[in-house]
Amino acid sequence: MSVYLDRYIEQAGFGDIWQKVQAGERLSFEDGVRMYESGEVTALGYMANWVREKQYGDIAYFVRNQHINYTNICNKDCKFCSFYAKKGGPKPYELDVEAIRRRVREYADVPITEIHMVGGINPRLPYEYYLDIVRAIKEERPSATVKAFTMIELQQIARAAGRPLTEVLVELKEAGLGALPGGGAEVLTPRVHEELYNKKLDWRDWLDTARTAHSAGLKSNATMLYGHIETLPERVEHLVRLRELQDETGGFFCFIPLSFDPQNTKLAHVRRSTGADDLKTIAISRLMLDNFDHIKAFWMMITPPVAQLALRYGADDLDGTIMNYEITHVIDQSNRQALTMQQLLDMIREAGRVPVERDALYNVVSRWELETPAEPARAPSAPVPLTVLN
Ligand code: V47
Repeated sequence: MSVYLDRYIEQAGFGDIWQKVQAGERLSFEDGVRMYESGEVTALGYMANWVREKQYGDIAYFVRNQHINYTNICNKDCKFCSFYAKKGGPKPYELDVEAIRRRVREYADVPITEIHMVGGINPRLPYEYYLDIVRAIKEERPSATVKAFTMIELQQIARAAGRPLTEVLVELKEAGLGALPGGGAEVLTPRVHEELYNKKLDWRDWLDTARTAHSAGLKSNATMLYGHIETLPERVEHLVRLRELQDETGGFFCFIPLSFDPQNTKLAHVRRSTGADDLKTIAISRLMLDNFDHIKAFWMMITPPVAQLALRYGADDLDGTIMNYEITHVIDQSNRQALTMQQLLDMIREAGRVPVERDALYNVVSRWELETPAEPARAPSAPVPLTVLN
């Protein structure tokens, strides 16, 4: 780092934080709040990028993945959600095992390594259903990791089984579950829980469930849904709680800040987060979460151009090609479901990074230094008919 940059960071008011960052010292809750409450983005970006480059140099990770949402029926009534079936909203569906198989087969010609599967909390689904859908995906695509079920879904699965979560986790693993996604954490504070998602797990129960899953040998991601009613200190509280659990279990792969999309939700009046807030959130996450290896810029929510910049503000991962993401409506409809491999590689290279394809467990699949793999030409993804369970 040049003297000029040191001076810039100092003048921005972060000289003390910069010293801690360079010395590898942990930042405090107060440091986090101070960074968030300042009008600065660039100085935070410099510091976060320094940490990121120290660990990864020019590498930026991505994954070839597919999303499957097995049901949109949900009894949790979260105010931020536009995905669940409700009057005047999306029609209810449940995918049966055969429909799940068809979804997977739809991309049989693409070398997908991760299948990300989540769904609503639907009490009609029996315990065997969850085991069967995981087994079916593994049968169709033995080499892909099934990354499925958030903490609240795990609790629902245990309830459907009528057995302790620890036993259920063993059976899910035997069926082929390989990792857990990071959804459902929202903002891990009592106030936001009470106001927005009070029928779901609160912060203690979310962390307890993650702790149980990690000790059963299932690693997970963690998200934060930001840009709605939460305060900046509440965001930092969320980060500190995740950091504490990571100290204890080491079970988180990656942190993913999710920018709230208000469309078709009970919070439709809320204004979307700005690009500056998205970048600041990525940078502060990198600086506060000193024990998380990976910070993911989820391009679908923050747009590809902001995600490119995020690769210079602390993020080392862009998620993936993402087929069939249905949880939210995305800003630019032309990007609704997927980027081609070529687009993703271009995006990373234009940001001055070297694309490295990873699998769901962050094993390197290949470095795409210069060339681009041939991909089967495909028409825009045809909708797969939804099958309703009897
Ligand atoms: O849990 C719900 C969030 C999450 C909205 O683990 C919303 O690799 C924005 O967790 N606007 C599901 N977000 C998505 C998720 C995820 C995504 C990408 C990668 C990974 C990973 C996980 O989406 C939900 C909730 O927190 N969400 N509604 C909304 N209106």
